[in-house]
Amino acid sequence: MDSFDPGMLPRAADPALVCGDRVLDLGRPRVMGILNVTPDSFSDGGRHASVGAARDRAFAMVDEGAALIDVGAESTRPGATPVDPAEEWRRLGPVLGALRDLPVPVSVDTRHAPTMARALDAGAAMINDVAGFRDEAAIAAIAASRCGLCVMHMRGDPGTMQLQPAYSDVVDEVAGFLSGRVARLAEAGIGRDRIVVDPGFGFGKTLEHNAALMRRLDRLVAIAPVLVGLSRKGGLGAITGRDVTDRLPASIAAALMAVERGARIVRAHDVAATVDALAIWSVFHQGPFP
Ligand code: HH2
Repeated sequence: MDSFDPGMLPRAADPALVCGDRVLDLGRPRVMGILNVTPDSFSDGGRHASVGAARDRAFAMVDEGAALIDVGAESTRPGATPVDPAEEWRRLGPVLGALRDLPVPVSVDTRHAPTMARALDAGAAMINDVAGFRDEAAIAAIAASRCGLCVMHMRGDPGTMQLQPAYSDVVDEVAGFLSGRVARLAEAGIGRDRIVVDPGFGFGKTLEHNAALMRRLDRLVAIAPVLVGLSRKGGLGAITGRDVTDRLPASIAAALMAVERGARIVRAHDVAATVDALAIWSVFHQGPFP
């Protein structure tokens, strides 16, 4: 079989994301590879504890086709113990130093303003804030840079978010929150070309809430390009009965449904498989055809 060059896919007039001095073309869906440098993440905690292991994993994900790498040093799984910014930086700083020559933008998954500022100084090109830049200090930390931003919705905080989450209308509430944050960021002088939004699957949401958000992802796509994170999550385990180590088919199915509904970036642990799935979707959906 002839090999397929994803670079051949159509581009013009499609959305893009400014990430520091790079521009990420979102004309076709992209994969953000997950690199957790934590002892306690729900699916890969402790696996990339040394700087060398973290660097190897990041480069391997780029080889597998990741367009961005998202580095996190605080688990935000339900019930996780919060990590203070000093400890977070102790885990993150050396890893960011070792990723300076990574050929794709490095995103840092943090909700702490001091960590955002230090990460940008250390070469991060994007900040992924699961708290959606609710903290004015977070906005101040990123305003002067040209980094990309992922604005995510989370109800409450990781410690308590899964204790009986309730909404009158989850889609209205999440869309209202995200458009409010995008408006606040615009007011602070941050261009829309730097922003993606994320419904925050599993962050203070029941399975029913997650399903409602997936069905109405078009509401969020109207606000900004959408990033989704469903990889290996508990909701997929609840549906399939599979353990966290055995959720790849479920993760791929969820990723495909999200891109079918307009998502442009998929945050994933299993990069090679997700890139293949999105390549099939892209060609069948939009060409190129001989
Ligand atoms: N999910 C997790 C962490 N960060 N960021 C965004 N934008 N969207 C998500 O859905 C999202 C996220 C949780 O997954 P993971 O990083 O694998 O686990 P942990 O928080 O336990 O480190």
